[in-house]
Amino acid sequence: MVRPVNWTNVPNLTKNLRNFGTQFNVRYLKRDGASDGAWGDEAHRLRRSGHNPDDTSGSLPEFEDADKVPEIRAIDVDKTLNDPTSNFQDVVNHLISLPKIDTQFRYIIYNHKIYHVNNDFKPVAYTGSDPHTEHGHLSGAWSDKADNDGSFDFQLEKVGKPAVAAVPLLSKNDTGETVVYWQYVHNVVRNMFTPPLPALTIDGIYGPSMAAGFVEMWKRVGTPGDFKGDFLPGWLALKYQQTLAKVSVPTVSPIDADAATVIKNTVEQWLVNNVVGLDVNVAGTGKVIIK
Ligand SMILES: [Ca+2]
Ligand SMILES: [Ca+2]
Ligand SMILES: [Zn+2]
Repeated sequence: MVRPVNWTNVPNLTKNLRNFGTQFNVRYLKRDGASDGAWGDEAHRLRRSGHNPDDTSGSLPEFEDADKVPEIRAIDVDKTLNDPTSNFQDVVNHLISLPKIDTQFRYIIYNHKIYHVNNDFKPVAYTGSDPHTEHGHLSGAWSDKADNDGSFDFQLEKVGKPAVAAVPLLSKNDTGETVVYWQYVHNVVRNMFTPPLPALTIDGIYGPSMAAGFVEMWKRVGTPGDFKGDFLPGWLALKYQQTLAKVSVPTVSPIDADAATVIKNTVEQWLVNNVVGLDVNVAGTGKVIIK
C-alpha cells in the first residue's frame, strides 16, 4: 500500500482540487495512494490534458484562463479505499449528486464512464484508450473562481459509514503536554465557528470542560452518533485539522498569528506521523507525476 498524496504540497494545483483531495484523504484514512497523481508525465505533455499547467510556455493544458498563474486542473485518485462501507463508485455517485458540484468539477472519468458538466454529470460511455479502472480522473471546473475556491464541503462523511472512533488519541483525565497542545488547537479553531466553541483553560488537564468542548466541536462538524467527549477520536482530530487548514490568521487572543502557524504546522506533522493516510509520498519536485 502506498500512502496517499498530501495534496496541499502539490505545486500549482488549483485550490478546489487541493480541497477535494484533502477531504478525500480525511474521509478515507486507509486508502491506497498508488495511482494518485496530479502532474502529467512525458506522454501527457504531448497532448492536451488538465494534468499539464496552463500559463506555461510549451505546455498543452485543456484550458487557458485569464490570469497568468500556472495551474494544474486535474487529479487522479486511486480507487482503492480500503473501507468496508463504500467504494469509489459510491464516491462518484455522491459527488455528482451534490448541489453546485459544477462549481468544482468539469468532469469525472471512472470505470469506462465519463460524468461531464455538459451532460448534467449523467454517466456516458468513455471511449478513451485508458478505461480508468484503477483510478478516478477529476477535472476541475474551468473558472478562476473554482481555481481559487478551497471552501467547498464535499460531505464525504455521507458516503458509507466513517470509522468515527477509529483512533483514540487522548482519554479523559489525561494530563500533560499533549493535552495542552490540543487545548491550544481547540482555542484556535473555536473562533472559526459562529457562535464560537467554548474556550478552554490551558491547564494540561483533560477534565469536564475539555470534554464539553470536544462534544460541541463534534456537533458543529455534523458528525452523527453518540459522543460524550470522554476521548479524542482520530476523526475529530482530523476535523480540527481540516478546520485549521482553512485558517489564515486567527484573531483570537492570546494566540497570535505566529503561534497559530506553528500550531497548524505541528498538528499537520503530528497527524502525518501518527495517523495512517496523511503521509506525503511526493519526492523531489513534489509534483506527483501520474503515469
Ligand atoms: Ca492560469
Ligand atoms: Ca486561475
Ligand atoms: Zn488523470
